[in-house]
Amino acid sequence: DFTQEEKQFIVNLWSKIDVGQIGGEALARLLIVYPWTQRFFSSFGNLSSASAILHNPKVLAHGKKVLTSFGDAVKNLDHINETFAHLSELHCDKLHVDPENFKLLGLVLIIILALHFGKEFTPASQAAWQKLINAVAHALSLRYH
Ligand code: ZNH
Repeated sequence: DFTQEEKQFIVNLWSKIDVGQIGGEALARLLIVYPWTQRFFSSFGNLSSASAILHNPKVLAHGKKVLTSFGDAVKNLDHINETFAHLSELHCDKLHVDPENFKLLGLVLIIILALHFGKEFTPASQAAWQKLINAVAHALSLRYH
């Protein structure tokens, strides 16, 4: 459960996030830093170098889609598991994405947020976001259990 204070940190930072920019960068960095994650995106065209990935329009568009969907957690902080039940099924049953990848994307996202928001990303804000990211990764993993 999130405290009122944690909710404030989450909602406040979320209101400043450009989902296209941050989402695109997060997914691109995931594919660069953990290259085996590229196997899920073989239909996305040129992933042959870091620069190709960072400029790949399909990667950027999908990153935006993923972070936009992540935003449903921000709007449903008290019901995260229910909110992602359908997506958990999709990733498990149809896409066969190993749930370990949800944690990896979370790690990358935290780094991008820190780089982007600098001092505004205080220890308290980081802690609240870490908790949110863990909760979303957990919710997406439930179908696999
Ligand atoms: Zn995912 C898809 C969300 C993570 C992989 N996804 C997707 C979608 C969404 C999502 C919304 C769309 C669906 C439809 O269409 O219906 N994801 C998400 C989220 C997250 C994720 C929220 C976290 C946070 N994913 C992920 C990861 C991975 C993935 C990590 C790997 C690595 N997804 C995926 C794929 C897909 C998806 C592969 C499909 C794509 C296409 O289009 O084909």
